[in-house]
Amino acid sequence: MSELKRRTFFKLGLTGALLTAFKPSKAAELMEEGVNSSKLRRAIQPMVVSTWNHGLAANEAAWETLSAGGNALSAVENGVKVTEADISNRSVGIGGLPDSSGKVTLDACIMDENSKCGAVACLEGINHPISVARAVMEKTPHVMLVGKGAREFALDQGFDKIKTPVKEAKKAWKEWKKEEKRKSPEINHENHDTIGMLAIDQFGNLSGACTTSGWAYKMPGRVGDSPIIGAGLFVDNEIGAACATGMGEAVIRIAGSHTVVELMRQGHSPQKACEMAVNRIIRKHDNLENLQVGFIALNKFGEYGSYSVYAGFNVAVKTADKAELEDAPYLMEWE
Ligand code: SD4
Repeated sequence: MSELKRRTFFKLGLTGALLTAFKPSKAAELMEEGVNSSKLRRAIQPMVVSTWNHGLAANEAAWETLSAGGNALSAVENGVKVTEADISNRSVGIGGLPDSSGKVTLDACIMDENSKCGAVACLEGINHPISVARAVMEKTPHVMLVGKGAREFALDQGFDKIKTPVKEAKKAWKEWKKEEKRKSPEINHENHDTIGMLAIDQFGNLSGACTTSGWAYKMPGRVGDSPIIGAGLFVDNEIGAACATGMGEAVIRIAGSHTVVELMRQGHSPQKACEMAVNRIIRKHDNLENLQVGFIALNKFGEYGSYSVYAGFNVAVKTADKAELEDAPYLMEWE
């Protein structure tokens, strides 16, 4: 048994023992009284949580929407648009790194409190994939459009074209291509920077958004978890919401974000639900090398949690009282 595996089993053993001490979260107790109970409504305060340090700026934009009386759906859309527009961000939107053929293909999805959802995948050269995803949700009978169809729809809807990759991303791709031994896609803690955002508004409604340029130098046509409802993002307004970042293939295998929400439905806190989902991913994979995945979750009551396979993941939190970046608890240190 490799050293990595031995350590993993040891740590899993510990976490497993902790997880057996099941304790219903505060939200679960309150929800027993009904999701519309006045006690629950009074307890709800608007808040936003999102993945990684770019979440701080995105949260500010989301908060502007929430504090102006806007709903959670518009808050998450406006929030992640900040990251999509950031030309220096190599993993989301316009500044994203390309696939192995040099093309930047963008993935995004959005989901609201009525379980309405929209998504785009493999979208090329269009500004703000998250807003295209919202347009798919609001203006078509479908949930997901991909590739050429998604692009045509976006142009039809008046979305702006963008030129990708940006100069620096193209330079990075050319360097990657030059190095013969690095011909496989790159998955490491530096390029798992998808933004996933969850918000609760003054009405106590939840929405979420997730947007990414995906796994750097991926195979052309590859789609990760980020635009897949239930994998990269899931919202159930009765319970809570969750989103994922990291190696999308691993998240898809356990329908990650849906799993987190269902664990919250069973009474687990958002924190515990994220931990259980990460542990499920660990159990389903033999090779954990570079398998970074992180989840964040927010329940109906405004409790949140986060957890990742490896160290380094963080969650940006914004409420009326704070705007902070918190390190997520994790299972393992990088070698
Ligand atoms: C994906 N979850 O495409 C994304 C990866 C990621 O920045 O987080 N990239 O699999």
